[in-house]
Amino acid sequence: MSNRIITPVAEFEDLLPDDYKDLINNGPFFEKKSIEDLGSFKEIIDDHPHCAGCGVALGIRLVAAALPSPEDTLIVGTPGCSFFGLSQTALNYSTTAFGNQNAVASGLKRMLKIRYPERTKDVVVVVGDGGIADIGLDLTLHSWFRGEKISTIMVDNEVYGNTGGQESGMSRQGKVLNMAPNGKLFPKLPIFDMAKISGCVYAARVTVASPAKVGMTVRKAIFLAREVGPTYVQIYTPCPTNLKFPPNQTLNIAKEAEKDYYSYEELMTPEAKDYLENNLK
Ligand SMILES: Cc1ncc(C[n+]2csc(CCOP(=O)(O)OP(=O)(O)O)c2C)c(N)n1
Ligand SMILES: [Mg+2]
Repeated sequence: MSNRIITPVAEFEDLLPDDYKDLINNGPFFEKKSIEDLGSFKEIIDDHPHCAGCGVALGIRLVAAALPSPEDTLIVGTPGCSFFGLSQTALNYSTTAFGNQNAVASGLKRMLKIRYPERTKDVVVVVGDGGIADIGLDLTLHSWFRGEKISTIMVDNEVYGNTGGQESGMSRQGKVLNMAPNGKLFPKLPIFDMAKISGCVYAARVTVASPAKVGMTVRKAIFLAREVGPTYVQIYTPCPTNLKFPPNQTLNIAKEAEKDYYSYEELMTPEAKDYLENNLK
């Protein structure tokens, strides 16, 4: 995992697919490109296999564009809608058994530290709300308790999208879903608040309606996880298919949520604040 691996051998350059050549020449790997430059470079995620208007697809596209060192990043996922897009990107990607992502990511981060002591390797978990708030909750919390230097990013579509619409811990109270016909009985779980009391040095809550904020929070989370401790970003990525709104309304739904229950919030420890002030110009 160094630039050498994605740099084609000169003799074979002509034989490579145009898409690959384009990624090497115009992608985000060698020159620093970020979310502000979207549209001006070849992206890691070009197409996606998700439903029209999918908030998760937009969420993972923004995360990919915000990675500070894509060539030295390992994304860890788990079953869910995000998995479809992420596994097709030009990134190092590892999937896990559902819910195990933070345990696997902890091990991978430790292994990479031993294997590449001189290089910074970012391990970033990108997983749905069900993967984090339900089946993976225990493993997520314990990775935070242990102070594992990984970033956890939740793409929160407030439902088990991938399996047809069961309620998740992050679904809203009263919400009727395909497989929750009576409406959800309990409110959204406060994972964002739990992150701050469970060892995360940084936690942010954003929506896909604010791309610059997504980019900024993801970058901060990844920088802080290198040196300071575990970090968490929760991104609202509304699902037209299961939340039953027209696919061209995704950004409006996210915008409305921002004004209501999904307001932008960023929390960090004094150590994290110091680190950012001294290292992130
Ligand atoms: C151990 C295990 N239990 C259940 C499943 C079935 N399963 C696959 S994805 C999923 C829900 C995913 O929901 P979420 O994490 O919110 O992601 P989304 O699809 O909404 O993006 C479930 C229950 C599984 N693959 N493995
Ligand atoms: Mg979900």
